[in-house]
Amino acid sequence: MRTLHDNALGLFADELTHLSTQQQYQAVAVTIKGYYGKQWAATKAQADAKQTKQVYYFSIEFMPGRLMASNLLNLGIKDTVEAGLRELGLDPAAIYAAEVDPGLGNGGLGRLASAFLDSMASVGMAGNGNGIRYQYGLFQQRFVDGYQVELPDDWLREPNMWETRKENRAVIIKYGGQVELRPRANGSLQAIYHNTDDVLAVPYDTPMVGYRTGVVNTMRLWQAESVPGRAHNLADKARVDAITQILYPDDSDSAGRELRLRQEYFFVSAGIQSIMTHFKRFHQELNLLPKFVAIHINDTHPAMAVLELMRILLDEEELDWDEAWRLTVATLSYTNHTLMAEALETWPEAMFAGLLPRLYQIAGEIDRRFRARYRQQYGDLLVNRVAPLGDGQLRMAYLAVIGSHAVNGVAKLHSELLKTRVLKDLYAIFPERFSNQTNGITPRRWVQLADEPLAQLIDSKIGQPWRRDPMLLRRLSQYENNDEFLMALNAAKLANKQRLAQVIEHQLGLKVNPQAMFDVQIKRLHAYKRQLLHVFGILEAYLALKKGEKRPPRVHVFGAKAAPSYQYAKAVIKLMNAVADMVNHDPAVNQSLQVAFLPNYGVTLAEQIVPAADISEQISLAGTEASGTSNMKLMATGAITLATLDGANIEIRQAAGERAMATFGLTSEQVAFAQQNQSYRAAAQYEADPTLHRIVDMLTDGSIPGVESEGRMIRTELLDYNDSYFVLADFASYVAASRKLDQLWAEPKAWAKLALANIAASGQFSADFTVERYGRDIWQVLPSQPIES
Ligand code: DL6
Repeated sequence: MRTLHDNALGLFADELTHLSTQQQYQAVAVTIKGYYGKQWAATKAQADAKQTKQVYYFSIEFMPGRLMASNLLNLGIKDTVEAGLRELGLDPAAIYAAEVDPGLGNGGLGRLASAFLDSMASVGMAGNGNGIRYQYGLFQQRFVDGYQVELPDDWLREPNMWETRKENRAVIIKYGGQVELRPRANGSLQAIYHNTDDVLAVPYDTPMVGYRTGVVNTMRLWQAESVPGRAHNLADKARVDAITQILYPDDSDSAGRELRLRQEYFFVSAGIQSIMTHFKRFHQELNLLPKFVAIHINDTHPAMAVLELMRILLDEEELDWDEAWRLTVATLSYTNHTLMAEALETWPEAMFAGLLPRLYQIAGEIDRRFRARYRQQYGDLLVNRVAPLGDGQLRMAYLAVIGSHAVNGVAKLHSELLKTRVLKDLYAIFPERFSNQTNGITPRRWVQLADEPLAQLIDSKIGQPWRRDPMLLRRLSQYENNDEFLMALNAAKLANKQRLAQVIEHQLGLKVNPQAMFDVQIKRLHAYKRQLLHVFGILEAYLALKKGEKRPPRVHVFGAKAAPSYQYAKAVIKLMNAVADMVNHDPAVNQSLQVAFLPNYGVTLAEQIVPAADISEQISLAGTEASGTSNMKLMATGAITLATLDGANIEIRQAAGERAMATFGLTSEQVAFAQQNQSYRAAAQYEADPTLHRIVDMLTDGSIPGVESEGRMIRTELLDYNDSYFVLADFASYVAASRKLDQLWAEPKAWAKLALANIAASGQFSADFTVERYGRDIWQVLPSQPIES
């Protein structure tokens, strides 16, 4: 603790105990940096010395969560440091809470990227993140009169203690201008750029500390700055700064779309340039690139890596086309994360050509060669459907598949649907490229850190080795008939619920009953995820209670942000808050039914909600959710999943056993059949089911105060537009499955037994295993040796 005092004095010229909690946090962070600094340097030195193959994970989103507790856990010094802090009269929890949670993403995609970085370091794999250092993260969500209000997330207002600015590694990114192709003496073409608009990309490196491996990998985030001496006025500077100012600029107009395109090229070009510089320090022969480098395209946003790597290999390294293409395909791999057609990015050719003229030329050549190569064998129609250029657009998902040696989905069902629907034509051409890699989570954050009562209970029964190898959780199955253990499990859950109840009271002024069943749905607000179905379930219970029926008490807990321009999702948020208001203030029901919609859902809030859940709602329309990862976090802490057969729910059911999950709803085949044959009639469901009829009417008849226009919008979607996500079709089976959970709740031991089945089966969903599979099947990278520091 000597160093901590010195750091306090060095940073703030004052004694530790005189500092604010934020200052104490900063002093502790500097002290922790002292622990891993050597390991970070040693990891890089060892990788260079041994020439370990490096994975570069390109992602437009990263959501690491707060890092202090996780760094301490992974370094193996958490207990010691906490004890030391307490001795000094400091509260570790308050110090952890002073850290800002960097919300540099929207949801599952960004959280997965961060889990992978944590896992790569934890299995000793040389893995680097590459992304954007947004000045403002995803908006801070507030509710005003039940409406979502978005405030800027000024997460860098306090210093970011973990990052290190690497000005000496800055690179230049070129936009616009004209390209002149001049023949070289060897017959190849030299690209000469005129009048480009240049921007400096400066990297900020954050350590990714492995779990007791001594490995400290790097997440590199790039910030846009003016090239020194080249910003002529404030407007120039503002234009440059805008590139990394905000996550997901509003793309409802062309200026917003162009800014997003600039962002994507920015981090892709910066990342590839820095990879090439590092690679060339050790290798003269470019054909070794795929042996030492794997670049992963996380969803379509970084797909222009295909074009940028080609540009560098052709124009700067002077390779011929065939060799450049062979190396590009061998180096790149691509994961698709969505079945939503609208989320597969495309760029208008004119916009792309104006901003990135050389990349556009290369895209045109890839398109020409693709068509020439496959037209005869697969026919014009198929080739036209999936060539990189079509309908005046550059189609990034298709480009990513064509330019990568491996393509994967993120759960078994999703990977199948990619092959049979979304990427069917490209699967016909490149079947050997496709595989499934089911997502994972990091049990270190979600169980060890977020759910200490459970983690300690597990330790007390099967010792600590599960903390390194979560497959050992299987050993808990031996306690499935042990009453004492089952009761202890319920007690651990109750402790978490009491803690969440305090958070709810503090944030919403709502006192909830911790003895009630906590029924949780936490995820982005999207029509396909069907928060609306959950609201209909609440209204069903409300009506039943009003009629005098008895139900076991339930607290419905929501966390969800809607994209700022997504009006339907915002209407659902307003409805959720209005229903919460109605229910919570009605003494006829609020002993048995309460609704807590916590604002500003993110990693930190999830850490408070997940361990407190009894029920995990995973109720997307079958065939729409790629995987889901909250389903995995919630099962790992013993929630019972109420689910459709969608995404990774199917694998969770296989792992935990059919009885350990409450399933309902149409299957993805039934949905596809109804869509193809246009046989679904939402209005008929509405007419046939009196309860459903009543609930849909409540949207517009004034029963739910304050939702006139939102209720109308939702009703129109359900009845006039025939309910695109089959909410009415699945309503009855959803309620039936939920009612079965009511019955189970009456038997605490039976409930705990199923919770245990989930916990014991959760090990296979550790992201450590996921990255090992990526390493083996896609990146050809093995987990390496511990670091000798
Ligand atoms: O793979 C991570 C995560 C999946 O678990 C979710 O099912 C999926 O919705 C999400 N996808 C995205 C991509 N964008 N969209 N839409 O966030 O990826």
